[in-house]
Amino acid sequence: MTLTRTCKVVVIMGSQSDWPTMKHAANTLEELGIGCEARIVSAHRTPDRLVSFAKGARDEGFQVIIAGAGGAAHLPGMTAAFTPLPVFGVPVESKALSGQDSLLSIVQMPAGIPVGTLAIGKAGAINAALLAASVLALSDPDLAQRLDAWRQARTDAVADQPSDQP
Ligand code: RP5
Repeated sequence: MTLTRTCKVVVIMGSQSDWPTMKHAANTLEELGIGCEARIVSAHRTPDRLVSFAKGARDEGFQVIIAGAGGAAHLPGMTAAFTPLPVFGVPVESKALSGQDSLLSIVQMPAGIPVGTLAIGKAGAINAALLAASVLALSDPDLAQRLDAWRQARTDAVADQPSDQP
């Protein structure tokens, strides 16, 4: 049985230390009026939690998964292996390699198990939320309007000329 839930997007991350990055995804979803839930699911420290979450995500009523991880970032790919839901991967900036390790770990999925990979860090987290919104907006005209308004506000905020004012 599939639950009907108001949170259609779930933001998962490999560690508490990923939250300062992944919070930007949650905040952007909130700005767009999309309910989301955030959970810590570590591919290597809580592998059983990963399997039960990913296998059950669709029946829990989620429609899109945003997964952020750093370093040897297995979480998005392993999650995608267990669920047919769209998975957007956010490479979290790592200390050792500035997130290039995370990016390459997430982006190079073999054909057959897709992970939509975003930019490293905050920009990727925000864009993952916007992509999730675009997916949901296909079947939600009210959300489509809110997304259009969100984008228009960013367009309107661009001045014609640069200013010396901060
Ligand atoms: C990954 O290792 C996490 O996604 C995190 O980005 C990184 C470091 O985790 P912590 O040692 O801070 O828990 O699994």
